[in-house]
Amino acid sequence: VVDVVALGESMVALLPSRPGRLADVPSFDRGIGGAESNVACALAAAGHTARWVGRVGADGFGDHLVETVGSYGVDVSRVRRDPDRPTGVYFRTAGDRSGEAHEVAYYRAGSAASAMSVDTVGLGAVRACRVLHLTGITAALSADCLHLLRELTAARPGRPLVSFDVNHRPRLWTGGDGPRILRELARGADLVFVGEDEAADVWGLDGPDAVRAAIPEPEALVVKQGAHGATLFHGERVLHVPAPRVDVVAAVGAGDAFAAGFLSATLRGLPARARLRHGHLTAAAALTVPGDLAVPPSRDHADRLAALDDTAWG
Ligand code: KDG
Repeated sequence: VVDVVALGESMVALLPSRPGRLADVPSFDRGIGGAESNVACALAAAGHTARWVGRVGADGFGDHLVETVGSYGVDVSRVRRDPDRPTGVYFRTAGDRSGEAHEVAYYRAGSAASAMSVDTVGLGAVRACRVLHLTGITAALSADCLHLLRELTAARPGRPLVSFDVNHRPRLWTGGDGPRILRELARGADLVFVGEDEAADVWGLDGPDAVRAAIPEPEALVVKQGAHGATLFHGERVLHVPAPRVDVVAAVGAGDAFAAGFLSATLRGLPARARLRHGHLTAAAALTVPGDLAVPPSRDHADRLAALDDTAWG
């Protein structure tokens, strides 16, 4: 039994070699993306046993993903290779420090990962963990992927703790089902992460209390409030912890890093305030580098930063 399984689509990410509109950028550098594998990599780097379960093409990009995620110490032995479908790819611009949104172009329709299903993913390897991390991205990939998520979030004896990051990607949802499905999946999880802005966009909910009222079932719900911090609803308790101030280089991957830091502290049995602080610290590491994945602070280092008194935490 590993500490964490993260299931989802990873893609080769092509990042422009210089700033500007996608239309103007002549060349790109190859990196990797994938919300769930980002979480697995950060958790492995923090000293946990982590497995990524996904599906990639039997192509060079698939090799690259498996090798790169594996190089973080993540178990990639359960990643399936699909001879008939390609590995997903996406291009994005970097955005800028003023918070300008980045442009994203996905080439993932019909990808190997979109063929993940109850039959093509080994459910035993997915469930043999303490924490199973899922995101709403997978729900948008195909009907089979949605069915798989429903199966994994269904109540059943011995179910691992199910962590669900809403990760609303408007571009992936055709038709108007996204809000309803994402809320349904969130309500079936044990631990939910959602951004305050994201909850406003997808559900029209205003503020953490409204989000909790709409998603009352999970034992823990974290509403991330960007530079303002995050609010944790845990059973009957509510706790807000401010975020450290950082100079943002790129916001991509920060949500995944937050989830990883929070999950790491949860796996270690740390108290609520420390869980939120570890989320913020791991996010801060990701916010201050251009790619999706930053090397998180070591466990000892993060413990020392998390233990700073309240004045250091804004
Ligand atoms: O959270 C970062 C992800 O958005 C990025 O790595 C790509 O998984 C991705 C997606 O589907 O948008």
